[in-house]
Amino acid sequence: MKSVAAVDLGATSGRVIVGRFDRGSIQMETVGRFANDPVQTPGGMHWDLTALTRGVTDGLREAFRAAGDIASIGVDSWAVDYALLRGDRMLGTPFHYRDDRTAGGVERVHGIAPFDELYRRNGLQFLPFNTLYQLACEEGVLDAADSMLMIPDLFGWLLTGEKVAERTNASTTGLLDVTTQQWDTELASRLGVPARILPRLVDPGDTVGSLLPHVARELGGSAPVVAVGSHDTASAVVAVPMKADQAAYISCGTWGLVGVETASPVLTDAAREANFTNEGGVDSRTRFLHNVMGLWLLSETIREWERESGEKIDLPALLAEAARVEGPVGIFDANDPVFMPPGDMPRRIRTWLAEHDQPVPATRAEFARSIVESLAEAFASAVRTAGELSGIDVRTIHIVGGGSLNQLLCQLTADRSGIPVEAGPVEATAIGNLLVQARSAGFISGDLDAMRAVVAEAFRPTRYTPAS
Ligand code: LFR
Repeated sequence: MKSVAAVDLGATSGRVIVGRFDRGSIQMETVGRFANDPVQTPGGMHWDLTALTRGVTDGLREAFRAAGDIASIGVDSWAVDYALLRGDRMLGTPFHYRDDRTAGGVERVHGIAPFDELYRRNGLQFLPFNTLYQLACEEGVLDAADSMLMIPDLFGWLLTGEKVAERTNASTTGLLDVTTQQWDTELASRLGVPARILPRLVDPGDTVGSLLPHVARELGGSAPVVAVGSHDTASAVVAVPMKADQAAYISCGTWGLVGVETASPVLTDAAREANFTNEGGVDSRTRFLHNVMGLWLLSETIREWERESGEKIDLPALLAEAARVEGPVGIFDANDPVFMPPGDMPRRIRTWLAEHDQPVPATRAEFARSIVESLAEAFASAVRTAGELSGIDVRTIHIVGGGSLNQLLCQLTADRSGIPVEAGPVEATAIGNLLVQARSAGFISGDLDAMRAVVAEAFRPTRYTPAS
């Protein structure tokens, strides 16, 4: 058996998964799972890097124990966040993208480079936490820094000592030229970001380096770190078993990333006005998509209920009850930025609905139904826009990630879009990570279609037909 290990860090948890490849088929074993709980400090909201590092190390040690021989290790995570370093010293702990300090950064950046110019240069939808806005809040620290590492690259450095910037994730900084796929050093210098902090760019499949001797000792084995689609969404899109010229995807976890895959960026005025992004994909494709708030709306609501009541809420039971709710529920705009920060989500949803003359849910089941209906509506609308703006005739919607297990969400997305939904695989991100490594190691071969054929063979999707 030929094995590779994927480290997949999500906004609420991380996992380490071993993928075994045998004659073009894949088998997966989860060898490590750990929580990712952000920490609030007087200076802002940060990732708990120490806990994450421990989770990654323990998981990889287990991977070596379980697999014996591992051909490579690949790391993916959420996008936009970074660490600043001076030499081998980290200057502070990485901020969480939901930290609310960036409003000032947005104003400063747009004062120098207006949004329509930025869109022409970097192709990114406006999200207040894009790296360039965060960097505009790093006065003083930037002067001391000599490198910036995105979160997956930070783990690559911890493991190998090498500092690189993987391209799919670099595309979410706002400092990568969407046309040339090189750092836009002119824009960076106008924004006061020294070009020296932008590391050498690498592509998915490139070798980052070998494990540092003390790391190899601690893990009980050695293997090179290989760059993957290190932006988790880039890895997830690799594992969408789709025909890219006639499908849309929704990578649904904390966020719902809704879009299509294109051969080149779509930089039209209409795309900018619809706030669609052009992020870098594996094999130089474009991920033309829109960020919808995602399951965050539900998890943050449940977190608040659990905090209030002190009782644990059973999600499957809640969703089953929500599915039985009869009669219309209030629909809110799941794209509204008021839902972005952590905090009392039920209150914000109630206020939104009341202010828009929509029925306010009376029970938890009605609340859950209102959230899922609103998400499905936002998904259907983003799929429609993605098709219109890209010229792709969307005949199937693929839902991958945790949301693919939410039957109510999948069915309502089919109903509200009028397009069949194919749900799964749930671990698309880890699978995409493993596949890119396996190709680099020579365990499988071919292009994205070939990798997607491996996924289609190994994981049977669940089909949801729109109610007529
Ligand atoms: C999903 C994701 C999205 C990105 C958001 C913040 O996990 O990576 O693609 O917009 O998190 O980084």
